[in-house]
Order: sequence, then C-alpha cells, then structure tokens
Amino acid sequence: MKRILLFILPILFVVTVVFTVFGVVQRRFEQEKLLDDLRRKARAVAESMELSVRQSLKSGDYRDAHYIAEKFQARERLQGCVIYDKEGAVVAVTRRFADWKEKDHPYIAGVIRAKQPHAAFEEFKGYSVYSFVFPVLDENGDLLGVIEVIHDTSFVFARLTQIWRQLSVALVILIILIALLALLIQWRIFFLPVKQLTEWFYRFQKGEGDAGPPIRDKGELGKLAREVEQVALSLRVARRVITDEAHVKLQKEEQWTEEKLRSLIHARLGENPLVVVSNREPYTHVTDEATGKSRCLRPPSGVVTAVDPIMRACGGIWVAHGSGNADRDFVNSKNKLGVPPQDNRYILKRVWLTKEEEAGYYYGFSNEGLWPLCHVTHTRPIFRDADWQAYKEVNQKFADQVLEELPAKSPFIFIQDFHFTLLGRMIKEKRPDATVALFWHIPWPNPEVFAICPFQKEILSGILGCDLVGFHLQFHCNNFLDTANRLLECRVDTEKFSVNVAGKETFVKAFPISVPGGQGLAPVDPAKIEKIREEYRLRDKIVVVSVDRIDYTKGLVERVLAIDRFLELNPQYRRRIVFVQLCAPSRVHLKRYRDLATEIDELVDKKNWKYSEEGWEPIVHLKRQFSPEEVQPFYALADVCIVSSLHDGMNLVAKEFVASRKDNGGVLVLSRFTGAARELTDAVQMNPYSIAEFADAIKTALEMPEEEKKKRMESMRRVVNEYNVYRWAGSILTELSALKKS
Ligand code: ADQ
Repeated sequence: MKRILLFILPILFVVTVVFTVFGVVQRRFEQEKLLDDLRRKARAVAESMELSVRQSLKSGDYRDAHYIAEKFQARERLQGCVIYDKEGAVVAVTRRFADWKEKDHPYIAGVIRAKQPHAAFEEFKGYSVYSFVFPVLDENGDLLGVIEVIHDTSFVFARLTQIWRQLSVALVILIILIALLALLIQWRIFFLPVKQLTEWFYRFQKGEGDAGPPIRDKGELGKLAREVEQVALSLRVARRVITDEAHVKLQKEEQWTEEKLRSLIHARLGENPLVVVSNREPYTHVTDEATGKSRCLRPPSGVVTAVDPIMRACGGIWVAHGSGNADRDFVNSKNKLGVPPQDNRYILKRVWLTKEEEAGYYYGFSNEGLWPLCHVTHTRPIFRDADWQAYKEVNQKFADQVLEELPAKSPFIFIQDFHFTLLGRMIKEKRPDATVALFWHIPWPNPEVFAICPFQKEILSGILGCDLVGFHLQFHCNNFLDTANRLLECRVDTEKFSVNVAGKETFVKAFPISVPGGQGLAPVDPAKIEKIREEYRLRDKIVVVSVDRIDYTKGLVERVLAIDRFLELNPQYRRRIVFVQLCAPSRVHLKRYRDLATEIDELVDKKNWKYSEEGWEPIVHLKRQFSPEEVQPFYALADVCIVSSLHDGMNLVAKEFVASRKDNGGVLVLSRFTGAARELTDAVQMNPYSIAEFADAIKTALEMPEEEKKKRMESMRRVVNEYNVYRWAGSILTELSALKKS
C-alpha cells in the first residue's frame, strides 16, 4: 500500500497543481470577459439615454428625466438609472432604487470634474452592483449633467462559481481515473508477476511440480525470476544429496547420536521438513518489567528438554503457542523465527492465542481436566463445557497453522502431548496423505478413571485419527488399548498393538523418552560450582539437590516432610547437610498451583525454623526459573539428587542428573512412580507417600559405600547413554516411515 501511495501521490500532486493554476487563469479570463460585456452594455444604455436626458437637463424640466429613468430600468439586468445635474444633485432616479440617493457618491464629483466616464463595483444594501457613470455634454462640450447606469452583477459571480464547480468536479474525476489507471498499471506490471513468482517459489520448494518460473521476459523481473529459480534448484539438489548421504551413514553407525538421527531423518523424510507441534514453545521471549529488557528463555518443560535436541539435530518446523510477553517482537511477518537465537538450527512458528482461549484450552481443559485425570495424585479433574469448546477451537487453530506448513508430498507431523488430542484427526481430514504421530508425555490411566471424562469418545476418536501413538511405558499402552476397547466401537489387535476404527488403523507403542546422554555435555566450570557453594553456604556440606516445576504431581510437600523425618531420626546430619531445591513456578494462574506454592513456602519456613542453628538452615528453597546451563552446576555438586514424583510419565530430571555425572559420582533417590524407575533400577527407589520409607532412602543414599555408588551410577549412565533421546526419536520416526510404506 505504501509503495502504491508513493507512486500515485506525486502524480496526483502535479495534476492538482496544474489544474488549480489552469482554474485561476480561466476564472480571471472569464471575469474580464463578463465585465467587459457589462461595460459595453452599460455604455450602450447610457448613450441611448443621452439625447433625451440632454433635452431634459437643458430645458430644466425634470419630468422627462423621471420618465426616462423609469423607462430604461426595464432593460436586461439593469437595476436602475440615476440622472444628476451638473452640480451632482440627483434629478431623477428609478423609483425602486430611490434609496440610492442616500448613498455617498464621491465618484460623481470626479466625473463632473474630468468629464470622463467612470465604471466601478459598488456596494448597495449588501449587494454588489456595477455602476457606469456617463457625462452628458452640450454641443460646446460643457457639462449638463451625469447619467449613472446601475447593473446587477450577481450573474457574474454565479458564472465564476459555476466555473470553479465544473473545474473541481473535473479534477476529482481526473484524480480517480489517474489513481485507477496507476493501480491497474502497478498490478499488471508489478504485483501480478511478483505474486505469480512467489506462488511458484512456494509450490516449488514444497515439492509441487517441476515447471520453471512463470516470468520469462528479459526485463529486471525476468532476471529476478531466473535468480530465484537457481536458488530453488540448488535447494532441491542439496536436499537430495543430503538424503542420499544420509542413507549411507545410517548403515554405518551403531550408537544413536545426533548425527545418526540427522541421517535417519534425511533418509526417511527426504526433502520434507519434520513438523513438530506442542503447546509449550522451546524458546520464549520475555520482557522484564523492572528493566524493560527482553530475554530469551528455555521453559522448564520435559517436552522441550526432549524435543529441542532432536530439532537442533534435524532442522524442521516447530509450531507452538507464543506465550512470552515479548514473543511478538521477535517473529517475522509469518510469525516465525530461527532458533536457538544465536545459532539458528530450526524454525519456530508461534501461534497466538487470546486470553480466553488460553484460559479455556490450556489452564482449564488441559491442566484442570486432562492433567489430573491422567495422574493418580487424587486431585479432582474439572471438566467444563466452555473449556472443552475452547480446547476444540484451539486444536482447530493449530491444525490450520500446521496445514499451512505442510509440503506437497508425504508430510510427517509429530504432535506432542495431551493438549492436542484432536489435532491428528483434524490434520488427516484435510491431508489424508500425511503421516501423523502423537506422543503422550504423561501417564495414561486405566479405563475406569478415563471413563469419568465427559468427552471421552471425542478424545479417543481424535487420538485415533493419528497413525501412531507413543507412550513412555508398555503399561500406559496397555491402559490405552483397554480404554479404547471398552469405550469405543473398535477392534484392538493385541498382536500388532493397534486399534482399528472403521478401517483406520492406529499403532500404539512404547517409546521411553530420554535426554541426549552425557557424550555431548560440556564439563561444568569449577568456578561456577564454587560460586554456588559460596552463595548458598554449601562449603563442607553434604548437598542434596532436587529440580522440579512446582506441581502437585512432583511430591514437593512429601519431600519436605521426608527431610523433616530424616533430620528428626538422624540428628547427626544436622548442620552437615543442605537440601537445595530448584523450584520453577508453573501454571501460576491456577489456584491449585498458587496454593501449592504457598503451602511449600510455609512448610519450608516452618522446618527451617525448627532445625536452624548457628546460621545453618537445612533447606535452600530457590523459587525461580533456571536455565539448563544454570542447573548443570547444581547437578555437578550434588551428593544426592532426589526425584519424588507421586506419578510421572517418565521424569527427565532423573535422567539429566545421571547423564551429567561423568565422574560417576552422586546417588539418585527416585520415586517408584516415575516412568524412569523402570529403566534406572540402580537408583535408590522409594514410595514418596511413605514418609518413613522416603527418609530411609535418603539415609541409604548418603551412607552408601563409595564403590557401590560408583557402580550404580556407571550402570545408570550406560542405560541413559544408550537409550538416549536420539534413539527415542529415531525409533518413532523409523516406525512412522515403516507405516508410510505399508
Ligand atoms: P515435566 O512434567 O515437565 O514433563 P520432567 O520430565 O521432569 O517433567 O522435565 C522437566 C524439565 O524441566 C527438565 O529438563 C528439567 O531440567 C527442567 N526443569 C524442571 N524444573 C526446573 C527448574 N526449577 N529450573 C530449571 N529447569 C527445570 C512431562 C512429563 C514427564 C516427562 C516429560 C517428557 O510430566 O513425565 O518425562 O514430559 O516426556
């Protein structure tokens, strides 16, 4: 629009100036013509009166003069006549113009003196009239008197106004015509070709067709089109080469690494980008209200921890809710940006939600409904119709955004978590050729529990729109198959582990999620560890670390109670041990979460007060969001790490801690109710609901012989390194691409 205005406005300006100058000249010309006409008419009247008036003035009998003044005023546009004697006194005046006598006529004296005609505009009763004064002379040239002929001038002004009106209308029509013409020309020679070129490039890079660009002329646009064609071709060739190389590499490598996953993705997905969808975005921009400065943060989320390394390795597009208060400032016109910010490896596409949508879909249905429904933590799920409505609408919004990004042929979409149970079906309705996987990051409950959800059928049917559904544990898969079997009309195949609804088959498999493993981790700077020891007075202390979001599933209250019991039963540890808990606030708009945060604050205060002595307090409660880089030194200095979840799909903190301990030091105390407990069997496992057992597990961890600690950590590290997140993603993608062929 700005470009069009820049083009049209100067033209319109020039046209307007030329037209105005022309109008002024034309008006002046017309005015002079009309006045000249008036002067000639007035003179003609005066001259035709002259003879009769001379007689009358000579004779001194002014009755004739009155008669003449009345008779001549009937002429065209003549307002009246006045006859003066040679002294300038009025002798006769047209009757309806009698008031003229009262008017001051200084010009009459001038005419008497100079014996020359005089013409001018005069004001009379608020009107403008034209006065022509003509001297009447005798045969000797002596003045007898004066005739004044007064003409109506309104027609002159009416005519001039009419000229202006006509010129203005013509100008407006001309401006409209020029603007339309300019738009048409711009459209034809600029917009249309550029639009065609953009559409062609968009289709070409999505893999739709091989035809050359639509512009073939030799002009500048033609040159641009040829350059764009070169870029598009190079892009295609490069992608093909990568795919071929990837096939070769894949056959060589044994251990799952970033490199191997990249090869797998290029081999299986070919030119297509992997499209990931999640609610939580991997990078969020937040403006600090105090300083006004924006920062880019990595949210504390298991989904982000697991999926970000995969996207870094393979590239692609990640579609997620833009929830940061400065997010809009960092996206391009398509709401996209390259991430990580300093080292762009993939594209993040942000989807905007209104406050109402976020309240209903995220806080309401997802976090007050599905989250407690799937976790056995005895928090009552709340299902509101309005939240369900918002949930459906947001799923559709995401579906539309994802559909925009899909390549022409065989797209792969990898959906994350319980926020998008309907998305798979929505995408498949529009793109049946797409291969869609959903990974469920939290536990799946048994059918009796799931049956309390009023929208159970829609949710199950939405999930079964996908081709593959992944859970952390076989146990969750079994629960899901049981649920589908009981609540839906479907056929469950326990050989293949699939659900068939009206001819559509969905495979259900366990893929235990993980972290990248220890190989790629940079060693922690000892200075950072020292700084933390200094800051939190941890020198010469036994340090027990925990890292969680503040969530009722994570067993934070139980942990404080277990610490209390441990210190009660083992007073020899007082002043020697510090429990550092990194707690990231989460879902703070929900009362349940705010209440929990307050409960923990109060409990920590109470226990710290109970045991504090000589400046020592047992618990350091750090309530804020830490970056992954900030968390690493805490893992490094920990003698023990506690994961106390009451119920957890997997729990990546447990695996992160293990992966980070290249020194094979530290002991993991792990809740039996995490998915990770199935793999990390060398952790000290406990039931966090049993405070006594929990306290005992802390003691066991602290007093474990060094040799055993090392052995256990080594064994756990082998598991985490081998079953790392690249294997997790690799298995899912291998499974998906196998489905594609069948
Ligand atoms: P979450 O419930 O988010 O994940 P988890 O698996 O422990 O739980 O992952 C949390 C991630 O956030 C970790 O990477 C951790 O380092 C980070 N984090 C947590 N608290 C933090 C803090 N205070 N400061 C900084 N970082 C913090 C969900 C499921 C899990 C499942 C994952 C992945 O609930 O069961 O393991 O998805 O599938």
